[in-house]
Amino acid sequence: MSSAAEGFVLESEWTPPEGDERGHYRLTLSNRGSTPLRDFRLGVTGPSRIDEEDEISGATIAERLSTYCVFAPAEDLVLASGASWVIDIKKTVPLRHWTDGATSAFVIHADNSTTSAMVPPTRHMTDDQAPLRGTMRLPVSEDAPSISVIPWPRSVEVSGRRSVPTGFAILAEDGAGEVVADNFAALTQFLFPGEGIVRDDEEGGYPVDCRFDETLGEEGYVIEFAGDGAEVIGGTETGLLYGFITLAQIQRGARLHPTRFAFPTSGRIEDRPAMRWRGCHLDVARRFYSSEEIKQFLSILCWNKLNVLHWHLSDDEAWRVEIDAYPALTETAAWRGYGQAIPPLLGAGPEPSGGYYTQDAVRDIVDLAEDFGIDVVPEIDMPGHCYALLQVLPELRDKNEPGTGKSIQAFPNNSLNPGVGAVYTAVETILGELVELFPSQYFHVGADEVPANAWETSPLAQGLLQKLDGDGTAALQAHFLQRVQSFLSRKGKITGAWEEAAHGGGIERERCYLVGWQNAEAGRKLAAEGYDVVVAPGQTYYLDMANSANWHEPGASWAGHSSPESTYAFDPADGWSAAEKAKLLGVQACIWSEPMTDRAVFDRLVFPRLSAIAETGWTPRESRDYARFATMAGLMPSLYRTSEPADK
Ligand code: TNX
Repeated sequence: MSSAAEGFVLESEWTPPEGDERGHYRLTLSNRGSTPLRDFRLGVTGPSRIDEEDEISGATIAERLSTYCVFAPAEDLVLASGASWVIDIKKTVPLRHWTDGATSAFVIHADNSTTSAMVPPTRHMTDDQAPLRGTMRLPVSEDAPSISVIPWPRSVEVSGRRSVPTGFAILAEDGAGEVVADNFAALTQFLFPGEGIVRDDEEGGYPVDCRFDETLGEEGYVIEFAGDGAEVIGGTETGLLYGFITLAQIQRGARLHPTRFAFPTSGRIEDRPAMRWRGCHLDVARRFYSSEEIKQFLSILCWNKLNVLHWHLSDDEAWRVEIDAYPALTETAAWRGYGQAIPPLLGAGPEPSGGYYTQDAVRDIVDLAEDFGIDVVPEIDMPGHCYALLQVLPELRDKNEPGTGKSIQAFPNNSLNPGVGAVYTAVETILGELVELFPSQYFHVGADEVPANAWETSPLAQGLLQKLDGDGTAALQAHFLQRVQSFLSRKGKITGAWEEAAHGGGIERERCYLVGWQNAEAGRKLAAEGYDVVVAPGQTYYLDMANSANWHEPGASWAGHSSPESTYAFDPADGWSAAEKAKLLGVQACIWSEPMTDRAVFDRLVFPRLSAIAETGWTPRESRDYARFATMAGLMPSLYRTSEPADK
């Protein structure tokens, strides 16, 4: 049997820039096998890129696409057993976090077969602290309230302490109540299997009566405590479910931290959300998450009383949803690998990897989301971020376009061309299938990050531009989006898009909402222009950004970094006029998946910041309190149940 240290190892090291010197990135391939390696190349991939401006010595670049790069050694290089080959790169864009560097590498042999190398995390040459992983623990405070609930309810008037119920026997009087009780049982089974949160009264369940009262509003609820049972009253089914969740959070807090929290004997909780859109965006294009992971994630959203999943289903790096009219989209563009239409970007291995959701899987996920009070808003990102789609449908390109432009993530000519008639047919066919799958009134069409020079060399686009009243790329994009919006309106949908949809004259204000993401001010500006707005600034609400500037924190950094405390402190409508506030739909966490190189990295980036955003969307500003939040945050579930080491 071979040992893990045998075979090939790719080590990477980062020395940060000093003075005018660029930062130095060193890749070292070692041959720890017993046979010499000759006539080969090296594939390397991870969240960061080797840019065209970077100075490389020790190798030449044989192939490159965005975050994937193939290095070629000098022709006669033979890597003897035990020998190493060093590639030095002076980088224009520095690495800032341990997850930035190479996470996958493989040797490509002369016959095009590949051998994966072992790749330890990138080492920082002046900071040797161990890379951090797992959900962050926050400091607990001694003077926290006696019950634990996140997001904190609008009004809490409870007292007393009783022995903590082992679980709840929900006594539903009507069909609707029973459905909610079943959904709640399913939810607790997802999140805390084996805890017996829902149990029969024969098994000692604490009796919970329930009923509805419409006057409590769409998501509101009331809980009345007595020593021997409680009553939960919901405005709707979702409201009732939220009441049960609050009750179960109180029970878990009291059971797991009996010296800190209690289960009350009397009093009342009255609750309803501050904002109607409490969302989370999840990018499943850069990394694929199976249906099981999505369902688990939905249950976490629900536990946080978040009510929108913005599901980012397509991007340059992959296409993730089955389309009957174009089977090649998922047969081909859902996979990355060496020699495939899409190479192993973002740290993928040489063997094909990825996945997609069948239409049946989507229906199943949407059904579960509905049970959990969550609206699933799909996103097909267009006209930019379409490299994967265009690899499968190259006939949608303008044949006479040299196409020299590159996107910010370095994908060449990756935008659907508004001057090509067939583009609209394809888009309407795809969206036509998808609108049937998603009952949400919203459909998000992306519109972000189209390169400023897109379509400049396309005769068809330039021909169209002459007929339009406007300038360049922005006018073409607005024309494209208006057509897509009008299609979606005919299908009864409200078009969602990122903030750039407002460029070039924008789209029809009446039937859309936009997500402001580049900074805090972007959302306010959109509201002032008359758009309904969801606030998601990169600096505080992008959960792919690291928790701090430290190298040993994982994550990205283009928008900066944000601790749970600063994410919690962000006030989405700070400085907005009353008219602007009237256009605020709510808030949204955004999970972009480029840096999610393993599960413990996902947990560290997403939790507990997700709950901080959930509390901002739910709890009125005047009752937000970080010390209280931090004390309770450790009780909230994470997706992969990893946590940082206790002895840190
Ligand atoms: C910008 S935000 C993007 C995404 C990236 C993200 C990484 C937005 C609408 N576009 O394509 O994944 O930054 O933080």
